[in-house]
Amino acid sequence: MDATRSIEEALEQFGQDFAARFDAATSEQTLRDEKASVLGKKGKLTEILKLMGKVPAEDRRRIGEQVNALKDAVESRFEARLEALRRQRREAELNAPPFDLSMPPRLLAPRGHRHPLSQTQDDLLAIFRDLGFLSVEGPEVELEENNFTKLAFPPDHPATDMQDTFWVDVQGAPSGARTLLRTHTSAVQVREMSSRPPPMAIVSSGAVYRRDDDITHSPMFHQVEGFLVDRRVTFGHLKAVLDAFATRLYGPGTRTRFRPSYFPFVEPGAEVDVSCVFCGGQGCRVCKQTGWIEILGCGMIHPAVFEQCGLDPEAYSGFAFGLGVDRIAMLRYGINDIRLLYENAPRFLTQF
Ligand code: FA5
Repeated sequence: MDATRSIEEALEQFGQDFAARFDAATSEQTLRDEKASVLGKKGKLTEILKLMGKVPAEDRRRIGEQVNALKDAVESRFEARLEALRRQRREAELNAPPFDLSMPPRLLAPRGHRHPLSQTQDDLLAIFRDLGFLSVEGPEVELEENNFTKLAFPPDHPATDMQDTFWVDVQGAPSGARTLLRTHTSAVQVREMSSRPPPMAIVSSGAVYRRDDDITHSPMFHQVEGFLVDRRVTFGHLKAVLDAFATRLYGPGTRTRFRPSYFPFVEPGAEVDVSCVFCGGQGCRVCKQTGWIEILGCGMIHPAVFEQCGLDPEAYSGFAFGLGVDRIAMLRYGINDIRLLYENAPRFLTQF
């Protein structure tokens, strides 16, 4: 058989084969592989063209045209098959069950949550905001006068002692002023009463510091402070607000008890107990068989404090209260050692 004849037969056979192979490809990748095996450097057509050298000159042009026509046929068959495969894939997607967008994602890392102290603090603040109190913040590094002097602490009061208070040096503090880590949030009373006109109902919370350290006392802990100043405010208003607070915190039926107590910046002053949330007042281990749990200190703002803040004690009266957030959180979650709240051990924190 001469070269022209055998190349023509090969081309004919090739023309029949490649179309079937393209049609059999079921993915874009296999289709592209098939195309490469036809037109590529080591492809079938390249193989056939190696015979060209043996074809007599007068047949070459004709054979060349056949080869070019075949190449065009390969390209257009490839494009058509590619388009068909893409259409099929799109239709399959459209007919498949829809994605469930509401399905929760798989989490790569366990999701965290707010610290039990933050949760408690947020809940306490929310109660007072609902009762109409404006929430403000005060600094943790304070002037002695805001923390003690203007709150009518005498200069030799034991709380001001080095044994009880963390005194700090602050660059840029007014000359002669002493600075400390605030020992209570009552300093916020001084800041607000000195800077805004009554009436005001304000709540504030944050970290405070004392030289304490045992299972119920931590060197850093948290307080919520509330106070209200207006004309003709009475102890009755204070009781009503704290009763409403206790009911919202511990549920209907919770009773409060006011016991006389002393704080230099209030007169009269009181400690407030709530009926034990664990035994309902019957007496249990938590309330040490008394039926009551102490939760805060409060009182009517002392006239001397109004004077220190530039308010007329004859014109205005007001009440204030302060409570320990850590203590409320310990009661709420049954935590018996305050230090657990500050160790940040995951095995502890994940329980809340
Ligand atoms: C005060 O700090 C007053 N400023 C509260 C106040 C405000 C009274 C307004 C009147 C008017 P006291 O020192 O009792 O009061 O502290 C309040 C609460 O903070 C305590 O009942 C207790 O729950 C909590 N507390 C005190 N020291 C610590 C401590 N070291 N660790 C954890 N909680 C503490």
